Amino acid sequence: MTNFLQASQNQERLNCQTYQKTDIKAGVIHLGVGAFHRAHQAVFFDRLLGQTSHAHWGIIGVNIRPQDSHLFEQLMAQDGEYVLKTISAAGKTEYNHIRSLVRQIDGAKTPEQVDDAMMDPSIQLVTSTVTEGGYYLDENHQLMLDHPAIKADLSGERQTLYAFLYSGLKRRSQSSAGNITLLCCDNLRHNGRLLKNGLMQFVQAMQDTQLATWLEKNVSFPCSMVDRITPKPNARHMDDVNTRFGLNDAMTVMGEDFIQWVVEDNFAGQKPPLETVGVQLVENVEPFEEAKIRILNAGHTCITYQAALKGFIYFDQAMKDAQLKQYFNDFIEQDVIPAIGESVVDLPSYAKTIAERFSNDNIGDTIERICSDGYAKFPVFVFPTLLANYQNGHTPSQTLKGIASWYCFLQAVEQGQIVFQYHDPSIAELSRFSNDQQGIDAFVSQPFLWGEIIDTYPQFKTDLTKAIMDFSKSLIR
Ligand code: CS2
Repeated sequence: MTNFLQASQNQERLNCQTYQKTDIKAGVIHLGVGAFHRAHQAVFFDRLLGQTSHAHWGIIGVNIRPQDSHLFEQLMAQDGEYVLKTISAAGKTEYNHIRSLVRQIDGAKTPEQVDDAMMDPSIQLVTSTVTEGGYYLDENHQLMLDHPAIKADLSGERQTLYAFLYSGLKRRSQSSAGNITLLCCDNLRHNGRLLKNGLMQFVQAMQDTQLATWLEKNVSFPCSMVDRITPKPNARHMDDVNTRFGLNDAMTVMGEDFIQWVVEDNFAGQKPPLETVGVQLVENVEPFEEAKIRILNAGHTCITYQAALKGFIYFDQAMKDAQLKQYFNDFIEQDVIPAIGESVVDLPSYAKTIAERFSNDNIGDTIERICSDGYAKFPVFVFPTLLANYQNGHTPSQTLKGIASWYCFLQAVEQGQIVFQYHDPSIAELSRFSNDQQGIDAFVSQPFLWGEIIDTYPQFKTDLTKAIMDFSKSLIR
């Protein structure tokens, strides 16, 4: 955006790819333009656009949630441009002006524009970051057909990504726009397969066999693993960027210097040459996603509630606490790595890098951010480790402790013992986990959270109940 660039008074320290934005055409639609997308996928595509002859890989950013419209307006006002700041653990700082979001559509207000974009033959790829809970899948990976948001979508509203995909792809299937790839970029295991399941079930519930057949023939759903720790941008960061560059950038984001994207090489539409900008295109994403989800995401999840109960604000503070640092090592060594078993990833060295990334005290990643959405995160991040350990005949004490800390944290928040802003869209489900034996029983036998483990390994309930008792005693001491 020329205005944005012109406003920048200190361009020599702001890196910018040299392409002319007017030369760029969109080849990608992205649903859910949150901070993570802006610090991750948009950066890879910005690098791609910076190479000659890849000018047709701009991104159309789409907002799908009415509650985000206000913020999205700001992105529109900045023509999708913003500054990304990255900081390494050693303090090396970089500022990049990202411009790959070449057009914005607020789908919550003008959904028909999303349909039109999906019918455009130049669009080859639809990507999504709508959070783990945004796919509305139950413990058996089935679409929650009874969920009010899905019900609303089935009756013609647009509350979830399925309604947007359904409507847009239906129109595409009736046009000659051709094949397309749907690439899920959320932290779900086998994310491509899950997105396909969810969408196919939605289409089936719409009784649209024609579209179902078209999707089978013309659309692929590669899996992908995405990684960059991206704290929620805070006022201090905004002030820094705005003062430094004389901008008024409401969409600026900040992240660690580390970035990784591993994508299954399975494109039904034209394939963007992402391997030229550092993306790993592989035949099988599974070992990478298992390592990332079970070590990084589950590491975050199992430590964060303990850290909140200790009163820490930032995650790096937790990693400097001797007890929690030891806990992370024990959790990884005793429960996680043995459960993964053989892997093409060097797991001990991967875990070591993650411990260093977690300790980065320059990014100010908050415990509040990492604590959020526990209900959606445990089944995705922690469940596989739990199950594999029970299958291997090993009691995963460290994992159980992490889960117990979440239960105790919920009680502490509920009773006002700690002052904490806990964000979880599943608050109604959580309210059943009261602070008594009945609440513990409900917690340890909640099928959405612990799935098949409950019936297959009856000792799990006893083990988790004991872990809760032990953890709450350790809090009183
Ligand atoms: C975090 C992730 O929200 C969480 O629980 O573990 O947001 C994590 O920071 C990213 O997946 C890193 O790539």
